[in-house]
Amino acid sequence: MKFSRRYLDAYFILGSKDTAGRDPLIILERALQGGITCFQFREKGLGAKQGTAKKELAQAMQKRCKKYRVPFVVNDDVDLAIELNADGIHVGQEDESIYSIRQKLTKDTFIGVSATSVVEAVQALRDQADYIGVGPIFQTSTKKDAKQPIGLEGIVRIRKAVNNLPIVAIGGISATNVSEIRQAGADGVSIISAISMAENPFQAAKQFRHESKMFE
Ligand code: 3NM
Repeated sequence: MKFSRRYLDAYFILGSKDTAGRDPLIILERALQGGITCFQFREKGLGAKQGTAKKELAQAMQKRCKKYRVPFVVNDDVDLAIELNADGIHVGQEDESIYSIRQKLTKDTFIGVSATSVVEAVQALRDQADYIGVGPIFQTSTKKDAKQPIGLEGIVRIRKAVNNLPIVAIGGISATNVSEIRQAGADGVSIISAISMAENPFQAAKQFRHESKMFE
């Protein structure tokens, strides 16, 4: 799937460890019904699925995303992204280089890269990433090794340094922050717990989508 900036409006990320014991497939289905615009499968943390179990969960999630015509992105696992012919791959700073990943993927598979500083963001721009995930914006307990929050000022600084490169903000984001984050220069928000831990993931996703509509 060719990348579109609009995918970043309400970008939901989930793995089986992010649901406080609820069925991740049901959470994803509700989020899709609520109007998320992109989905990333991020199977990490203590007790995360591996091997066949991981692949099967990914396939089940991809199937649901297809039903709603929402892009399906794999976090980190390049081999899995290739095997499933995912729409996109998202990698961190420690992962394989964008250049090397590009060689392995079909032309339309998009690549996102995490960046926490201007230096990393500019490097991703040079490497021709399709978008960057910038964060953490606020404190988050979802990612155990998250860096110091860069705040809204961090988005402003990075936006200035990367011209028009699509930016999705991440880390500690709730629907009430969307407006200020977009005003700081991000094209959208990515969220785990504000949807995955919500009492009503459908309503939570809908709220994110609603907030993003102000910026269409
Ligand atoms: N990456 P929540 S912060 C997966 O800073 C992830 O790169 C981050 O979860 C980064 O929406 C983060 O629950 C966790 O705060 C986001």
